[in-house]
Amino acid sequence: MNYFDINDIDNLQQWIEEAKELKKNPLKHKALGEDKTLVLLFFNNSLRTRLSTQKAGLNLGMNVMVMNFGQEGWQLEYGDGEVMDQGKSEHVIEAAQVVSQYADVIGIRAFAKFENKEEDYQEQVLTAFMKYASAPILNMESAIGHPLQALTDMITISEFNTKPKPKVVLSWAPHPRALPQAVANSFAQYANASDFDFVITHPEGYELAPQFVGGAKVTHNQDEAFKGADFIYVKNWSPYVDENYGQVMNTDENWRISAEKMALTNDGKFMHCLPVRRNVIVDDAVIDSENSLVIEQANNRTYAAQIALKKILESIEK
Ligand code: AN0
Ligand code: CP
Repeated sequence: MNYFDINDIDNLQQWIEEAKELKKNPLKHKALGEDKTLVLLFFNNSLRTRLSTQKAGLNLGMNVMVMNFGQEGWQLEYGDGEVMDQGKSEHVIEAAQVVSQYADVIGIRAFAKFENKEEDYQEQVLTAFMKYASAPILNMESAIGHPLQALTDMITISEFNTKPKPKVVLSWAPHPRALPQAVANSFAQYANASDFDFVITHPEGYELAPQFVGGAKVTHNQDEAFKGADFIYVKNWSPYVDENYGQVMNTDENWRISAEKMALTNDGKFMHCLPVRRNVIVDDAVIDSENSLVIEQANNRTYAAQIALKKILESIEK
């Protein structure tokens, strides 16, 4: 199996519970990954994903190799039948097969390029690797999804939730640079699959793709969304709509998360995947408050990666 997106999870609640068990005893399954190699390819920067996924592999007894493919690998071609007389040195057809010879599991991080919306939403890079690699693929944030982050966030909410049906709000916040929709997309998808009163709030023009919004309530009124919320999950994303795809259209400071806004919630917890720009996305007073879960979220990245890798390793054994 791959861990590409939510469809690779047979039972989300069970994965969450198993991840919480792994957190209590991270080295319990150290024999499972013995003599297996995890290769992590990074086309983009990372702190958490890079270290927590390595840690997860090590906890499972795997050997881990990491490559900054974006800076140190050959520029890859993805098109069929291309005459490769321009800048690209190697085709993904060979690259994926070659890496598979060194790896039992391949993790890939490849963000949206914002050059072509269709290529991004077809998941050009991950799809090509899944097609040509013979080893299973672990998605470490692709063009349109971040399933390890979303799984982490569901684990974290489950740890701090005290209600049968908590109110969970995904809020847009301003950012000076265009960021992908991946984190917001996956969070929405996993939240829709959970027993939440789930609300998405963002300025006009920032609608996410309908397949990720699903049945969530959507409002352009952030204050209204925050009322009575138990969890506030904050993320900037750039527009999905064709005419403004991947551009910065709005930097309205009124959307920044302040203590006044958090006061509208039901003593709500503040969540963000990190990295976060302080006093742009969120005020110091909020991220430094007792209700901020950001450090525990980063901690849980290890156990989300560990449960995903465990499931993949178990699927190889069969
Ligand atoms: C990335 C993003 O928004 O997708 C990674 C977040 C985990 N963030 C930045 O590039 C700042
Ligand atoms: N949250 C997250 O994926 O962080 P990094 O980009 O640092 O890996």
